Amino acid sequence: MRDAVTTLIKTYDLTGRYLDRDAMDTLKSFYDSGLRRIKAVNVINLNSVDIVKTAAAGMFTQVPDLIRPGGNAYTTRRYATCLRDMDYFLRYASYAIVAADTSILDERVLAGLRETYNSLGVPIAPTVIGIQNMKVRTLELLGTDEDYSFVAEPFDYLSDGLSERDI
Ligand SMILES: CCC1=C(C)/C(=C/C2=NC(=C\c3[nH]c(/C=C4\NC(=O)[C@H](C)[C@H]4CC)c(C)c3CCC(=O)O)/C(CCC(=O)O)=C2C)NC1=O
Repeated sequence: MRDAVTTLIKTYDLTGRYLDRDAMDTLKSFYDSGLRRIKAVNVINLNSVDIVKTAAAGMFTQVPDLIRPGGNAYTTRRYATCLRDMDYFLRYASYAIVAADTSILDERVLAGLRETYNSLGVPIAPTVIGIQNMKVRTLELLGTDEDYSFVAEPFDYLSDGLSERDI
C-alpha cells in the first residue's frame, strides 16, 4: 500500500528526477489537507454504524427487490453479509482518506471482487448505490464548514472499480 508521498516519490525516482514545482504543489496540498483528513476519518469512525445503516436503508428503499424472496440480500445471513461488505468499503475508504491515495482499495478490496460478486449473483449496480449513499451520508455528517471534497474520492474509486467504468 502507498500514500500520496510514496506514490509521488516513486514517480520521480522512476525517471531519476528531483522533485519539481508540480511535486511541491502536490506535497503542499497533501500536508495542507492533513488535519481535515484526520477529522474526516474521526467522524467516519464515530459514525460508522450510522453511515452503513442509513446508506443501506436508502439502497433497500431504492432497490426493494434485494430483500424480497429471490433477492440477493434476502435471508438474514445474506442481509448481514451485505451490511458487512458495506462496512468493509467504509473502513477501507477511511484508510484511503488518510493516505490520500487509492492504491489500498485496488490491493485489498477491488482485486477479484467483481468476479466474486458475479459468481455469487451479488448485483453490482445496487452495491454502487450503497457506496454512493455512504459518501453522501459521510459528507452530510461532515458539514460544509471546511472543504471535505477529498472524501468523495475513495467512494467514487470503489464505485468505478466495481463498475469497471473508465476512471
Ligand atoms: C475487505 C475486502 C472484502 C470484500 C469487499 C469482500 C466481499 C465479499 N462479499 C461476499 C458475499 C456477499 N456479498 C453480498 C452483498 C450484497 N448483496 C446485495 O444484494 C447487496 C447489493 C450487497 C450489499 C451492498 C452478499 C449478500 C453476499 C453473500 C452471497 C451468498 O453467499 O450468496 C463474499 C463471498 C464470501 C463471503 O460470503 O464472505 C466476499 C468475498 N470480502 C472481503 O474480504
